[in-house]
Amino acid sequence: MSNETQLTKRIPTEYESHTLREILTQSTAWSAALEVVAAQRKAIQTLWQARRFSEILVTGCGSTYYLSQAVAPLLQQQLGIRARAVPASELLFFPATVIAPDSQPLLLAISRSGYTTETIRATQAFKQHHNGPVITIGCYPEAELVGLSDLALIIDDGQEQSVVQTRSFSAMLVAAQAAVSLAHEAQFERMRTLPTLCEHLLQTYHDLARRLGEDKRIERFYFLGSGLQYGLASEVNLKMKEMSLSVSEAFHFMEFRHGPMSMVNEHTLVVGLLSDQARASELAVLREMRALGGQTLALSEQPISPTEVDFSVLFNSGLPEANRGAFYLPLLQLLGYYRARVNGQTPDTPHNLSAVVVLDGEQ
Ligand code: F1P
Repeated sequence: MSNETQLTKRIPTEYESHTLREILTQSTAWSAALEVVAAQRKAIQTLWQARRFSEILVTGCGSTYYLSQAVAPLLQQQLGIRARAVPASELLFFPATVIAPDSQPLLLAISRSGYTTETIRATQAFKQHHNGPVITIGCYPEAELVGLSDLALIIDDGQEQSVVQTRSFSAMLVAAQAAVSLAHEAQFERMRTLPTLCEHLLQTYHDLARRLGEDKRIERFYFLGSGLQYGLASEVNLKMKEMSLSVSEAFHFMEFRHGPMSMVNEHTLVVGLLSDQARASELAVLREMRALGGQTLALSEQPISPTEVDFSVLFNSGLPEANRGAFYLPLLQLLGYYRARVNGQTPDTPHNLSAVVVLDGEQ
C-alpha cells in the first residue's frame, strides 16, 4: 500500500465517496477479522499459554496508536499481565523510558499499511535489543512489518482507498479483541454476532449521525471515554479532526470536569462512550454538561432514559465489554463524515494528510 495506489479505484455509483462506502461496509471486514483469528487459533493460544514474556507493549502511530490504547488495557484485564500502549516514536527514541531493564516484553505492533517508518524502525530496534515475540496486526500481507513479525494477523478486507482509517481500524480492533478472547473459547464464538449487529446499528442510527453531523449550531465536539473506551474516544476524535477540521478533543470522563468543561456552551456536543463499570458516574458527567447548555449523545450497551441525555445509541448486544468495543465506531465515524461534508471537506483526501507517513533517513 503506497500513497500512489490510493484513490485510483473508481467509487461504486451507490456511494458518493470511498470513505462512506468503507464506513457502511465495515461489517464484512469484521467477519474477515474473526476468520483470520480463527485460522490462527492454535498459534495464538500457544503464545498466550507459553507466556515467554513478562509484559506486553502495544505500539502504532496516529489511529493505530489510539488502537493500541484500546488494546493494551484489554490485554492486561483479560490476560492478567502488565500491558501498556506507547507511540512507536517513543519506543524508538526513548526505549529506556518504556522498557524496564529486567523486563522481557512481547511487542504487538499495529499498522494498517505495515509501512509506517516509525513503527518499522521501533520494531527493528526492539528485535535488536530484545528477543521477545513480535506480533503484528494490519491489512496488507506483503508489508515490511509482516516480515519482522513472528505472528501476523492480516485482514485484507480492512484495506481502504480513503486516507482515513475507518473499517481498517474497527476490523483490527475486532481481531485484537478476538485474539484475546481465545483465552476463553466460548467468548470467541459469541463474537460471531458482531457483523450482523453492526449492520443493525448502521441501519438504525445512520440518520441520527447525519442529523447531528449536519447541525451547524454545533461548533465543537468532546468525546469522553474511560477504561477500555479511552483509546476509542481518542480515535473518533481524530476522525472528526482529520475529516472535518473541527474543534474536537477527547478526554477520560471524570477528567472533563477538571478544567475542559469550561469550554461547554450551547454550541457543544459532548459524546459519551459509556462503560459498564463506571456507567452511573459517567452519566452524571453528561447530565452536568447538559445543564451547562451542551447537547449530549451517549453510546451504551444498556438503554438510557431520555431525561439523562439528548440522544443515545443503544447496542443491546448481550456481549461483554471486552468484545464489543467496535460498536462505538461506525456511528461516530459517520458523524465526522457528515460534519466534513457541511464543512466543505473531502474525507477521502483530508487536508495535509497522506495514507502512510514514510520518513527518509534524516527524519
Ligand atoms: C498510521 C497513520 C494513520 C493516519 C494517516 C497516516 O498509519 O498515522 O493513522 O490516519 O493515514 O498514517 P498505519 O501505520 O496504521 O498504516
